[in-house]
Amino acid sequence: MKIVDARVIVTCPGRNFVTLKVTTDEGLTGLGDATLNGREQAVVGYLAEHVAPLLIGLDPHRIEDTWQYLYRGAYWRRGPVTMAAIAAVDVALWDVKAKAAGLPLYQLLGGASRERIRAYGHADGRDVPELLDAVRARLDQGYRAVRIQTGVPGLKAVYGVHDTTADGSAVPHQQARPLVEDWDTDAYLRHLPGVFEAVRAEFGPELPLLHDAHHRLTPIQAARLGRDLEPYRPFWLEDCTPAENQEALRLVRRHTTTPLAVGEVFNTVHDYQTLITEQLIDYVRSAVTHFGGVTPLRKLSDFAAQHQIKTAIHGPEDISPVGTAAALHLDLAVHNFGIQEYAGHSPLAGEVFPHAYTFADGHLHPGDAPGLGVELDEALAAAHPYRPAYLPVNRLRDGTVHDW
Ligand code: CS2
Ligand code: MG
Repeated sequence: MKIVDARVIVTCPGRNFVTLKVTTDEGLTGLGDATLNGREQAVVGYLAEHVAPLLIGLDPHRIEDTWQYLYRGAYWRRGPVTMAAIAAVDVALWDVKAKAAGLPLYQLLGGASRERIRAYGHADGRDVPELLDAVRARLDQGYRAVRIQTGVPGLKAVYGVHDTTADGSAVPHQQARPLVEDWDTDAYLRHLPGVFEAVRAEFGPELPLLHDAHHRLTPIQAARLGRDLEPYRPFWLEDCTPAENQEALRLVRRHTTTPLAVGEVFNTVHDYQTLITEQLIDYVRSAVTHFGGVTPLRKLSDFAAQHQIKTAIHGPEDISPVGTAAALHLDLAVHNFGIQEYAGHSPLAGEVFPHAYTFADGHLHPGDAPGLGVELDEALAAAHPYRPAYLPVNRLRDGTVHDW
């Protein structure tokens, strides 16, 4: 079998998605997600100019070799743009291989290790009453684990919630320049334990509650927060401090037993080396789309499993249905599955990307369609062209740019 076509398709069914479509001489097609939120066009250029032409004539069954060819052969390694592009190729080739075998992808990854995949949803609120309503809404949808994020008194932005401001005005997702959000770590550290106390008082001690600090704390501040949240037994504290400085997590780990989740911005196993070998984290968060594909993420999962660390693949709305499906096939197969983030997508995105995966009763399943179980309606995709959109930029009260 040979690859005869490789095209990059950009569409914006409510938000931008970048998809690679590979076609073989036997008429099989494969899809891969290459969406890098706010930097989509950089990946489009990398894929269309430097990768897609190299795929023509290759054997799509040679997934590992193609991955190594694109990773090592490029000379310039790692980084979110490169690894998103390689991920799209990797996933598209797994899609083709599984379709050729007439099997859902998870069957090529060792088969099912569980019947269904536990999900967590997002509950956001400008204040505690709004947050409690949002948690209730997720529970009504069937979720059995919830990430909780709120505004912070005195700050305009509802941090971590890209489309809401403290006064309730909707933030246009598409804008020509990043919006500027405000931040005050001390106010946040004073505020958050009370938020957990209120949610626990309302929903009891058992509901798994997750929280994302979005890299905003120093190590000692992260240690402080981890310890202050212990009475409320969080399921995890995510991205508590910028973890490029992997050693910083040693300090956090010394002070708190709150489980730590890290890695959605990581794109190779090297980003995790110390964190995993020194048991500094409890969950690895990389997405298939940002970690170079199914091939390396399976390897990372196995490395993490040696240290009793579980997977928790990143699954916000900016991972496309293609990337979501790839995650679910891995979630079903790996032994050390932890939990799957699932923010869901717009109904229009579901029309652009018809898919076999399902969400019900707080759990997901990839379905048993051959391949990934996702297709792309190219005509509908073309009807919703790319629109510039950025993640907000975060500044302290004195104007200093701060971690996101
Ligand atoms: C967040 C993301 O879901 C999460 O854990 O960190 O929403 C993140 O802010 C976006 O995916 C960035 O594109
Ligand atoms: Mg996160």
